[in-house]
Amino acid sequence: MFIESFKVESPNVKYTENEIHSVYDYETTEVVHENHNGTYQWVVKPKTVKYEFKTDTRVPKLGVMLVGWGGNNGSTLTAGVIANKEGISWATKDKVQQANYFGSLTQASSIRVGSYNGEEIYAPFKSLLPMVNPDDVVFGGWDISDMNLADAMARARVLDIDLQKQLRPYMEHMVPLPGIYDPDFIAANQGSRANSVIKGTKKEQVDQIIKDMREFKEKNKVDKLVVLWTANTERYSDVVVGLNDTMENLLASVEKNESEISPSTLYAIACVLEGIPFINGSPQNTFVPGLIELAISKNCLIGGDDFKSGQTKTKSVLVDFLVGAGIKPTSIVSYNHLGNNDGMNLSAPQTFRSKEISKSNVVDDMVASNGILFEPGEHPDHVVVIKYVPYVGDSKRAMDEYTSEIFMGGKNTIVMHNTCEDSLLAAPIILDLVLLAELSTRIQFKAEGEGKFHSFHPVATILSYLTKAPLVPPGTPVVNALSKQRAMLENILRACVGLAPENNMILEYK
Ligand code: NAI
Ligand code: DG6
Repeated sequence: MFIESFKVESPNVKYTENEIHSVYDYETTEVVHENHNGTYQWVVKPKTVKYEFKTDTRVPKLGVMLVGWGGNNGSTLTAGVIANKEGISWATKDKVQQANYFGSLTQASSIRVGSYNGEEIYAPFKSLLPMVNPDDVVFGGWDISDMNLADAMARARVLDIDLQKQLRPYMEHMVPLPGIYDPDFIAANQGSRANSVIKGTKKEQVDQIIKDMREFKEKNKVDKLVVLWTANTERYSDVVVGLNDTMENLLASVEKNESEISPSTLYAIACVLEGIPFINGSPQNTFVPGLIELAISKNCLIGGDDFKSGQTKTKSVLVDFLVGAGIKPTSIVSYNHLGNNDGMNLSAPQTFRSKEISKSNVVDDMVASNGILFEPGEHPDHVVVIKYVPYVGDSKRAMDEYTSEIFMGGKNTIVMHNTCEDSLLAAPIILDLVLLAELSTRIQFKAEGEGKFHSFHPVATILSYLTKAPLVPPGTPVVNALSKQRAMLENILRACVGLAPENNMILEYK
């Protein structure tokens, strides 16, 4: 059975006018390597830590500024939100289609809240805590191309034509602000697009971004802003001692107009200096060490990297299943071809390399979790190929071959083929990233013994489910397995309303 909303009644949870306060027992373990009568042993000690969470329930008016607003993802997301807000439907060759938010974890997935008369009860994921309604988000942003959003939507060739016709009046007046362009960081084939760029030194460019954000907030009367990079994939920037390795060096390098500071890092610096959350939806190393240090010192949320939308999402399910089932994946080969501007930009070796890195590291934690199948340091062969084929446009083809060793030396090969508009996968993920980033800034918590409430660590691991290469604070394990990432996010939000983690034991029926 499906219910729309619920309230928790418990001595551990208090709802006040502006806050939900919960007291929560976190059941965890401590693992120690101890000397027992001269022999070292691994000992696992269960422990319970009391936490308190408080969530500000006042939902702000949210502005979202996209870097690369006029791209396929930016225009598709903007169009999709308008279509939902305006209740637009359109004729396809199959049926009359209603706007929806399918593919969004927050808007279109559900959680189990318990059982009633022998039936499982589910509620919308978004009913866990008060979240911004996507229909109310005000969108804006930057692009190095001055094309308005209606033309950008047409250029993207993603949405049905009948829908595009209805959306055009809403979108033709939306024009991205000029962007920071540095041809050294993206493919040379993007040059013809760059007709709307911020001139000046790197310091002047950062100042302009800050000015743009302040004006956007003022003009649209939004309470809060989140900025998200959905612009072209950049090449990695070199991390060099004295250049971008510390916060001081990074800021000094901006002042000195150092060429190796990438556009994406400049936008991120501007956001962090303004206390505005910044999310990186592409694979490059925007978050150089100096930037992470800056975000930590300003306690400003940063999250990334690279949307986990299709092939990699499936990989983080399938490899988790194989390794979890005691099957040894020995070779993973992932091809894609696509014909959109992203594909064209990725046809340059330096930008492809950024994507290859983020797509390749995704099985590491699953492989490392099973010492029966894999020797220390052993890894499956893992190859990633991306080709640009203009004709297929945004409709990406992904082909994967997984070969595994099974019982008694047998081999098992699974082959998959997926065809899908890439931007229709990415747009709902962008929405989730900004909505969850905003929500997480309203949550405060403390463990027993900690004097004061504090926010989550500024490096937002809570967003890991949505990214291919989750950015984590130094010294934190990276989790790529999709089910674990989802459980982490859901269980933290459950803790905020005093609900135990979903353990799937269903003991009441055993
Ligand atoms: P796109 O090429 O259609 O859009 C990117 C936009 O960014 C373009 O309009 C371009 O003019 C603009 N741009 C480039 N550099 C800029 C800068 N410095 N400042 C402001 N604007 C700039 O690409 P698409 O398909 O929208 O993808 C965007 C990014 O998202 C790419 O990096 C892609 O790799 C990444 N991504 C996409 C996924 C998907 O499923 N669509 C999944 C994972 C990542
Ligand atoms: C070519 O791979 C284009 C990329 O931008 C991908 O479409 C994007 O990174 C999505 O990746 P995945 O592996 O999650 O489908």
